[in-house]
Amino acid sequence: MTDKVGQQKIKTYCALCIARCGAIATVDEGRLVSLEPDPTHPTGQALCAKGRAAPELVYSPERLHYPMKRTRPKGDPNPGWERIGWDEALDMTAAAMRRIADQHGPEAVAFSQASGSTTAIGDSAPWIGRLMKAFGTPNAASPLELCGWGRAYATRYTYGVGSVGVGAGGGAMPDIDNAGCVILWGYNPSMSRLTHGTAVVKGLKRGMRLIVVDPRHVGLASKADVWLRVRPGTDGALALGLANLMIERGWYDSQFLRDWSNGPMLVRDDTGRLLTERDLRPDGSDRRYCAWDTGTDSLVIYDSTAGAYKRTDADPALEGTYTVETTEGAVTCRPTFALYAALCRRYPPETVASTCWIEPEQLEQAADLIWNARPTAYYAWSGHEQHTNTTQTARAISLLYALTGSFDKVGGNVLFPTVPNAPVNGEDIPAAQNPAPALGVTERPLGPARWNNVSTRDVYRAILEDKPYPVRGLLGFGANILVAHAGPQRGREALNALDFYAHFDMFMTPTAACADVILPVASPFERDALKLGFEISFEAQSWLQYRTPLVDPVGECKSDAEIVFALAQRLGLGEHFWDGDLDAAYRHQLAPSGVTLEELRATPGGIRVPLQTTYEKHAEAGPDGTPQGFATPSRKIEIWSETFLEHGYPALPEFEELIVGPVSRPDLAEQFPLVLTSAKNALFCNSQHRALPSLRKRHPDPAVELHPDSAAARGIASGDWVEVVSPDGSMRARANLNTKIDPRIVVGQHGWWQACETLGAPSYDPFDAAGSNFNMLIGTTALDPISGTASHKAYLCDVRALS
Ligand SMILES: Nc1nc2c(c(=O)[nH]1)N[C@H]1C(S)=C(S)[C@@H](COP(=O)(O)OP(=O)(O)OC[C@H]3O[C@@H](n4cnc5c(=O)[nH]c(N)nc54)[C@H](O)[C@@H]3O)O[C@H]1N2
Ligand SMILES: Nc1nc2c(c(=O)[nH]1)N[C@H]1C(S)=C(S)[C@@H](COP(=O)(O)OP(=O)(O)OC[C@H]3O[C@@H](n4cnc5c(=O)[nH]c(N)nc54)[C@H](O)[C@@H]3O)O[C@H]1N2
Ligand code: SF4
Ligand SMILES: [Mo]
Repeated sequence: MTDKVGQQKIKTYCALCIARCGAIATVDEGRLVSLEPDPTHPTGQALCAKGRAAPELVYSPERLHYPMKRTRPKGDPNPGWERIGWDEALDMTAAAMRRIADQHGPEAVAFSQASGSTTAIGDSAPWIGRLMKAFGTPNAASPLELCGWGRAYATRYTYGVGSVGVGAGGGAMPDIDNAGCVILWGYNPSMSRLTHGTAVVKGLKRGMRLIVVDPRHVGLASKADVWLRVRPGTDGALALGLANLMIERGWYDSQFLRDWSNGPMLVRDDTGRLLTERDLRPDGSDRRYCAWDTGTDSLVIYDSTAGAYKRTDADPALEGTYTVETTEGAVTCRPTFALYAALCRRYPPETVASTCWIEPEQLEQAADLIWNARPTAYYAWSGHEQHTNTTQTARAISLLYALTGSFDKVGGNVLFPTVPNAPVNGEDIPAAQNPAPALGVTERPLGPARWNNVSTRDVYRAILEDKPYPVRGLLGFGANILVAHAGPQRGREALNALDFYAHFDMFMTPTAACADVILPVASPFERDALKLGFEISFEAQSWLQYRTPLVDPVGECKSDAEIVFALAQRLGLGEHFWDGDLDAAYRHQLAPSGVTLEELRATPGGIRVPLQTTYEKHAEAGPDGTPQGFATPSRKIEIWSETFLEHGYPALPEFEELIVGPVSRPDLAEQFPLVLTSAKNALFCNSQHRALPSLRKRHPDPAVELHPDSAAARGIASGDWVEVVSPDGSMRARANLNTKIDPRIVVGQHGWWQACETLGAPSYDPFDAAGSNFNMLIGTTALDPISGTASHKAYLCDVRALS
């Protein structure tokens, strides 16, 4: 129970989005009254309108307050929701999970989870993951293929880690405080991660340079040295074009690439594969590659297991063509860097201009800054992640970045340290050892399913077609999958076909409405959480905080963590969940940090744990005494991905035009001449927050941005309701005219469905073409071959006036 007497100021942080802004809450007689920034907190410089609307969220009349069960058949317009008790709801859920697992195996129960960037699900994500492991299902339907794949996973095929952190650490974050140049690539932190926005503004004040790659002139674009107004979905070509200029001018760190990339490894011209020691002699190893040593003008062997060249004084070449005597005769070979440079040469400034719609002078300016304003750091997010060529785009950007040599150096992208903590993800639980293959992993073995993040498309197929095996149950931790993803109708059909679906949420969403049982979830302001580092800087990373519940949960709401621990008990998995004691779990997690739960509870504003900052960790000696290098198969930054090649994908980040775009589908472009993309809204997180009056008041209707010329050509005036049509569907929104976008593009918003009763603002039917569901426009068959990403940020459309 929280204190209900008088007024209190409580230090906390807002967890509504990934920024996790340090805040001070005012609680009056047990009611949350306001949230203000806490400038003493490393992420507490400012709060956005959503954070300030926290009391509206907590006390929203639309909140779910009680567990409910469906009493009418699925698909019936009247679900007949009936209030039930927590015990009944949890018993029903656990029993259904067991029943389905007994009949079809635990993999037939999938979990879905909202993204941690748009919700506070990160509070409970480790426990949800642990329950999946203990129960034995590999299937987590998360939006990973749309969110985080490019920044945090695709780049693992280059650096062995994400280009940016996921959760606490885990990737190379931009060291904005010390960078000479920052690239925000398809990322608008002023709206989407305030703390990064604030850090960039601070950097600009001390002279840091800024490049923004975005089709829209938003956020920090007005403060950028260069704003690259890229054609949606051509970021890969842009990255290759920038790299081309840099390589041509010698603007790359050749020593870094020689030492730390696989750029020197030779590729056979005849087979297109890396030349290995086995090509030289039958008893040679295929894990040993060959480079050309310029010192001795001869081959030198690189042992990927040892991460070292056979000759310590080797000076391997990045360029040139070499004839090598193999067991099959003489073969010409070239270093992978030379092949990469040749790929980049296919994107000279004129080609970039025609492909990406970016003028040569701007390209030149950007390339100049990336090199000459070093150290350079970058952050690439949603803008480059939602296309049919996303994986290779992320690779192309990561290789462009490798040219700078700034990786893990002061002011570059740095692997920030993390407060020591005990892993709780459940990898060690016996049931986790041999799970069934995750859905979709056979089709896309290198994609998100490799990390057990399965696409909604694959879940729907498993439900409706039993392919590759049946899925019969779903546990939904907040994800509003029917609105977030393309294919809402098929999604609804699938959810309605489940034997059992339990959904846990704060609101009754279109997705939740398909459930059999709904459990009301406490908002982050009503529940506790442990946060181990705030990610955006060294200072923030050293911050440990226990978020105390500010007020009692409304109604009978409980936290996701409580739900998980209670379910685990009922499933007989309590031994893996500290017998239901969440505090004991926190204590276990915290033990290596040297900070106790009691200390943290006594210091609600958080505690700084001194962390040691080291750079260029790849050069540090690993357990075998050789430099540890990178966590890739070659222990080097992989310019050339033999892993990709082995799976039938190009080893270099070749640019492929969008599957549904003006270049590859001129037939469709005749009818749908405009390129369609989407962006997040400053006032709402994805499909949420439309019910909060202070926010909805400022943005009452769904909007679609188009250029005044394209509008005029269609008889559309500013503020008109219009119909957006694509080859796959349609939606409605209000026209918002913008002179700064290219007349050939249209920018929509997704996530509109919710009403705001207080204002009398309407809801929108997400399954109706006359509604306002952006993702009705996006097809589900044009997919990135590696990640399965559908093209939510580059499609074809037209806009029509509604008479
Ligand atoms: N206010 C608010 N904050 C949020 C969220 C929210 O919904 N609202 N969502 C959270 C989540 S889940 C995420 S993933 C992050 C995402 O944060 P961001 O990545 O900043 O999100 P977006 O606005 O989707 O995309 C960023 C920019 O990409 C641009 N863009 C569109 N198409 C292209 C393209 O083809 N190429 C390039 N280079 N740029 C393009 C858009 O114009 C947009 O300005 O934000 C998180 N924070
Ligand atoms: N066209 C288009 N489509 C997109 C995007 C885009 O840019 N354009 N962005 C994509 C991206 S990046 C993402 S991440 C997805 C987002 O898709 P989702 O991950 O589904 O996120 P939201 O739409 O924000 O919905 C989150 C849901 O979780 C609930 N919720 C909030 N906090 C909690 C909590 O702590 N516990 C529980 N149990 N529930 C909670 C909310 O009430 C809401 O119902 O959308 C994707 N879809
Ligand atoms: S940016 Fe806004 S919503 Fe996100 S954590 Fe900060 S205050 Fe909360
Ligand atoms: Mo996201």
